[in-house]
Amino acid sequence: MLGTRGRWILAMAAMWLGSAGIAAAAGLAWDNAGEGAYGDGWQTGDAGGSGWGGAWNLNTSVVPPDGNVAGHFVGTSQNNGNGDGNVDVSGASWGLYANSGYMSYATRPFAGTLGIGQSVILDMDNGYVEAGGQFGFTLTAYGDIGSTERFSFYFLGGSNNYFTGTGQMYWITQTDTGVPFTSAGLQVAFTLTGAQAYSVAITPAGGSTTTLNGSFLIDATNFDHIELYNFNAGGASANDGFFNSIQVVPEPGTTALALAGLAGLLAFRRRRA
Ligand SMILES: [Ca+2]
Ligand SMILES: [Ca+2]
Repeated sequence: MLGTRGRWILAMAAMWLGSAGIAAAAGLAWDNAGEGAYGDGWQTGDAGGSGWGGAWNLNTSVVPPDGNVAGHFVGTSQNNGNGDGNVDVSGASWGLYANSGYMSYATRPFAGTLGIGQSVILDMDNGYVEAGGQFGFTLTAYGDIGSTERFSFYFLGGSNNYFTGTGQMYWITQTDTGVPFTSAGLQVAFTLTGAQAYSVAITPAGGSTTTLNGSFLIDATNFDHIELYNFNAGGASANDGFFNSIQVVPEPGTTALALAGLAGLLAFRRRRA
């Protein structure tokens, strides 16, 4: 049995870990299109990988659903755009298509909210995007989308470069990343660096990394899911867009810091014992 002091130390350690954002934060999570769940296609309820708060939920903006204008599939990301590269795992990526003014999207909840110091890392492989269309992903909170912060990364049809979008649903600040269009795939790593601050590292296949820092207007520590979307990129297979290899990870060193803090408390206990 632990003595009073031992229980106090464990309680303090739990509080310290909690205050460091470890206990409340989204856990280590991963998924990719090579998982068995996607062998028969990508559907609502698929839950490959591990560490998530739930399964994928796939939707389109067309009512009733019409597979001619918007939908989801699993396939290679090699043949979209210029046919010059892919982000496949075992030949497969998650595909989204949308045309005629419609949108397809896919959401998956984190196990908790994204903590300060945590990153969401994924591979994206957009094809061509028609003028006014948009292909990318958003991190935000469920609930009132008009009053919660969000971070989006996307290719905007008719532009040359990728953009980030922050702010609220009806008040988005767009920032040109300076990273030009590619259909060979790129890795995007978003890190929440503070309650109202982030960094995003963008690495095109075979290219160098561009890192941008930005701020949020309001607290963004409530991000609890990711949404992948294709808004009207266009009907040709060259316009299909793909994602793959999503991870939610603690920033390197965060766990070590927490363990160092716990070790310090235990050392304190030994000295007092
Ligand atoms: Ca499936
Ligand atoms: Ca490609």
